[in-house]
Amino acid sequence: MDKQQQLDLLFFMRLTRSLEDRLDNLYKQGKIVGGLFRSLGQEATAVGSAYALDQKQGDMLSPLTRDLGALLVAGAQAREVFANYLWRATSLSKGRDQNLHITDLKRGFIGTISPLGTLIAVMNGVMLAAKIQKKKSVGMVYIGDGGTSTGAFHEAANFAAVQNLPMVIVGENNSYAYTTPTTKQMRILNLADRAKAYGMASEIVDGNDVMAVYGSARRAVDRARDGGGPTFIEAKTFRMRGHAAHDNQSYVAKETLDQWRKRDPIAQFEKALTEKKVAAAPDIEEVKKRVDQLLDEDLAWAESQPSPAPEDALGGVYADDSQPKAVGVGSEE
Ligand SMILES: Cc1ncc(C[n+]2csc(CCOP(=O)(O)OP(=O)(O)O)c2C)c(N)n1
Repeated sequence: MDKQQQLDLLFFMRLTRSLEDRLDNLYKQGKIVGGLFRSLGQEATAVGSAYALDQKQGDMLSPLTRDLGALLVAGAQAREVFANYLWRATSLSKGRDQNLHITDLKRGFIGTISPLGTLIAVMNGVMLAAKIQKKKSVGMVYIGDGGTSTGAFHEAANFAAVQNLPMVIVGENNSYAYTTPTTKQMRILNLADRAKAYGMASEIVDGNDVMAVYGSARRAVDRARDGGGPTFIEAKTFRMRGHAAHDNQSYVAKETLDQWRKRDPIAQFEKALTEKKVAAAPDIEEVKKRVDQLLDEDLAWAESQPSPAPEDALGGVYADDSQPKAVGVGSEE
């Protein structure tokens, strides 16, 4: 990876963190509709994995709650993310859905869907179609440690393996599913062991090391494109906040958080970049300045956008994008 690509990784991790800091402020001001699920401490997993995809080859990405970074790498704009959280009429969901439920098939991303595990089945369908059409695209999809305990996950993982689908499943082992530690929901140490049961290739990687995550994802994407089938990547990381903004994380020991704070993915990467003389302090400052400037502009834009008109509520919910008149709202029926 050249210097520019490594600074790109830093840019996307910083953008993720600062965007979420601002969302945190908006949440506290009561401006966010719905919950705020942060990826604090997990930015390297989302950014490093998605960076291995190639949209020119039709690659698809389906992020989960903690994967804002992946969505940004795939080309989602900060203003689109703000507008969706603020429930604006001009957001990608047109004010009909919240947080990372953002879809744009042209740019290759399918937004989060809530029932855990089912996102993999959705990507299975997309990739089975791509395979039948002899396309060279690869699908990347994410799942948390808790999500790997669902029946939907096991059914979809088995299907991906048996159909040899060109996929990468990124298993984010952040040690907690809501308040449940992984030790209380599985008798194995590694999520990757679950993939082995289906005959799927797997790797375990330090999820806080963005270069290591990228390396692992690069191998998996290449394998998938070359017809080698799906890979499960277990990224070991830690959720540095509660499940969502309302959860004060009182069930996690302070010492555990202190230990993981020392392994912060952004601080670690900045240190590595300067120690290896890939970048100097002014390069890193420049990245921070670009992020702050972009977020100032994008937040101002999103806040200036209108809310959806109540009479449009029935339109654009299903495939038909027209805006039918609501019965009883300004109509004579
Ligand atoms: C099938 C299903 N069961 C329960 C929920 C409610 N729920 C949403 S997130 C969550 C915890 C997910 O934990 P994990 O998969 O480890 O991901 P993390 O939040 O740690 O990133 C639960 C139980 C759901 N969305 N879908």
